Amino acid sequence: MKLTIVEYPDRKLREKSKKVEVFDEKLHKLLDAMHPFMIKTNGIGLAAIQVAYATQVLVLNIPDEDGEQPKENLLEIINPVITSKNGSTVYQEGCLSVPSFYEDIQRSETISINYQDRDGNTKTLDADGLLSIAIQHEIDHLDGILFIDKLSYSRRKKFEKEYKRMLKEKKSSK
Ligand code: Y12
Ligand code: CO
Repeated sequence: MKLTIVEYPDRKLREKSKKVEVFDEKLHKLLDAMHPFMIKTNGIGLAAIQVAYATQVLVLNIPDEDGEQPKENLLEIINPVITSKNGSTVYQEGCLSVPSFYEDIQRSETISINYQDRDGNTKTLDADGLLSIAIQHEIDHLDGILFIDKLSYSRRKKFEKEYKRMLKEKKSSK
């Protein structure tokens, strides 16, 4: 399965992703393609909508202390629901769908989620640190929300200006 990234300002990123009802080979094929794609593109988290599949599917692989992303640390999260949130933290986020732009974003410090694995088994997960931030970022994608939507009015304007300039440069260098 060949995947390509959907980039801002594509309206596809604003779609709400549908709950997964059937845990079949089609789902497994998507998950099996998303993980290497995310690693190849230097990502730590990827939502299916970022590769044009509007289903509630996420993959996350948080780097360890050596910066490695071993497959044992891969998390496949389907139909996630946040059941509790606590505290507040700020982290400089980036997104494969908004390349070359990083901004400080405020999120809950710790979260608990319910979700399903690739076989439909129900799981719970308590997350803190970068994992908590990345899960919140990815769950936002399922609702059509991007991290840039959380910027203040002035920072959002700065982003729009910088991003337009970047797209223009990209176009003229082709
Ligand atoms: C903190 C950090 C990350 C998240 C959500 C997941 N975001 C990512 O995985 C973003 C990765 C990313 C990778 C890039 O590199 C390439 O595309 C090769 C990148 O590219 C450039 O900047 C050129 C941008 C983002 C949540 C919280
Ligand atoms: Co993202």
